[in-house]
Amino acid sequence: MKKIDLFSKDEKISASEEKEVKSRRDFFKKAAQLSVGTVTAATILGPVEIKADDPAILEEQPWATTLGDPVTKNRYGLPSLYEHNNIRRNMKLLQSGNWQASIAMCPIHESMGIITPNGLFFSRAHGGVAQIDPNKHRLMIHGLVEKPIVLTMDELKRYPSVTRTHFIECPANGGPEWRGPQFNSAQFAKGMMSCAEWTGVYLKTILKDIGLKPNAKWMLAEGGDSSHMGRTIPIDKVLDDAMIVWGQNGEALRPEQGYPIRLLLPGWEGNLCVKWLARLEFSDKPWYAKEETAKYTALKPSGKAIQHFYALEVNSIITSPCPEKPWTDIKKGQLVEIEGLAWSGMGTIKGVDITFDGGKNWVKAELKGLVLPKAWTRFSYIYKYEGKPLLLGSRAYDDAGHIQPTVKQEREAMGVESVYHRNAIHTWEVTAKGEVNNVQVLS
Ligand SMILES: Nc1nc2c(c(=O)[nH]1)N[C@H]1C(S)=C(S)[C@@H](COP(=O)(O)O)O[C@H]1N2
Ligand SMILES: [Mo]
Repeated sequence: MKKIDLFSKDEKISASEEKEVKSRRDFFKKAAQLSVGTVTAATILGPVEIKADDPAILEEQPWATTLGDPVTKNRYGLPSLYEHNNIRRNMKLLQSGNWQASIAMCPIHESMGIITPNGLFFSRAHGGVAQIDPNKHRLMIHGLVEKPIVLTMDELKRYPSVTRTHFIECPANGGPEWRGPQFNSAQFAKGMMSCAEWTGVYLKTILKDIGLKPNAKWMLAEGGDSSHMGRTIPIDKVLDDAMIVWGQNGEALRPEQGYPIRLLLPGWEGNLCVKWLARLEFSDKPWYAKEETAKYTALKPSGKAIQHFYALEVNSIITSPCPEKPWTDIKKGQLVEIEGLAWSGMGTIKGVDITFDGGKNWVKAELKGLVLPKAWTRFSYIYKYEGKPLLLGSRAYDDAGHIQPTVKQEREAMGVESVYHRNAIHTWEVTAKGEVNNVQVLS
């Protein structure tokens, strides 16, 4: 048998490859000399300036003249070093006094499409990130079921799996801004959310197997981390689309997302999606004081509070431009793409409108790519930039018939004392210079 030489080909660039590199450079040299100046092509939005003396064209770059790293240098791949700004950032405001109980905000202004890469996924942990050994982790399911069980992770994965794309959003997303803007940043204003493709099993599949008793009305979910995060879930949601997931964007859940397993309640408050899931107990009554660590409620202006609200309302934000992505380099008369994210925990996004004057007039944006229920939906609008000051906002509506309220409408209904479920229209002020600021339109 012929021995396969694994390494000889990598050792130097072959003669034909060398010729190709050289001719590419020559082509650029000629092209640059021919078409110096500004070119406007048909599809690209801004004019393209070609400079004959551009060193990026004329000079040979080090990466073109030496061998690169072997691919196996990082067996688990990492982003380019030049992408070092695309990172999660810590929210100090909600840090409950220590570093472990932290919130890492997702860089939504850098997001592309509707999937958040696992390393950038928003994360909230009340007791730090538990590093669980899956071999020592069990899921106990008991209470009002015919056959209580304790499953190893391997046993759990014997259930037929499903894969679904859903966002997870903390109901406190945007919560610091009830009384007015707090952050000149898209990441801090709305980054308590992310969207991923989750793989796991529907809870109804397991319950069919072990038998749910008819009087079971509530499910307590508890995590194996130090915070336990006890939460009670109404049985209707459990039997609808609640999942136990172990996969996140084609790989195992990240520890920050609850490795090895978490509860996923599509469209419902993130805090209910208990991570590091260890126990599910079914009961005929809800738990409030004992096992359940906390319950999010909403104080209304009347002094009464909404006790049960779970699904997240229809919402949206423009992510480009935003304070991190201003239009300071855009010239008057140039076309620019406005992009953003819309989502609803109650259904599928049906459409998004965009305003340039703080809500007096609206135009329809285009929905881009996949439009899925209870998932981020990307919207886009091509706009001719005129260098005029703008009050730029987006207003999403879903197929359940909900539409985002104005700040005024939201305040009339909810006052400003609540923390959770803010979904009023988000406005960016674009100045005559193209700078972008976080503002609220109160009229
Ligand atoms: N066990 C456990 N589950 C938890 C938490 C926690 O601290 N411990 N935080 C909750 C909160 S408040 C939110 S918003 C979501 C955040 O999910 P993520 O970190 O995957 O974004 O997880 C929830 N599940
Ligand atoms: Mo949260």
